[in-house]
Amino acid sequence: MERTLALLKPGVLDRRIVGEVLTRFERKGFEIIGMKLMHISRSLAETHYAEHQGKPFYEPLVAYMTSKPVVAMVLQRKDAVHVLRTIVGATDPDSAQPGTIRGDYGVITRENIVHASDSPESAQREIDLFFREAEIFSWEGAARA
Ligand code: 3AN
Repeated sequence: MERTLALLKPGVLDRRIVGEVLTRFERKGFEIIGMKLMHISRSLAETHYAEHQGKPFYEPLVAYMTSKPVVAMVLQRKDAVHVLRTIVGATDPDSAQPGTIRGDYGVITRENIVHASDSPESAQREIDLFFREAEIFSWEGAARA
């Protein structure tokens, strides 16, 4: 089993589609083992997006991600990182395939609905940034059909 981090961006709360996005995760067999509403601080956003510092979209991205609460989640599944990236879809919603979350709900690249870790190493680093171990509740799901 592998863990990954998902963040439902502030626009998901604005648009009242939290439930719809969560349903996609559950239908694909992810176990939700951590979940909370949190307002990301400027310093957490800067650490999380450090690799993008200096890019033209960095400042607006940090401003957006710290503008309102996000839903932060730790998801568990076999090949969690790869499978979540697949169902989330491409970064640019205009290029994301229909059937993916960004393809179906995304309008603006910066506000592309979901953050999903891009490698097992990033997932571990990001889970540690957003969650304490006591906030993660590992359980084994029975039915994954
Ligand atoms: P992904 O989230 O698909 O892994 P990254 O890591 O390249 O994409 O970018 C991180 C975040 O930065 C994206 N989720 C998106 O919100 C924002 N972003 C990326 N590229 C652009 C862009 N060209 N214009 C505006 N925002 C962008």
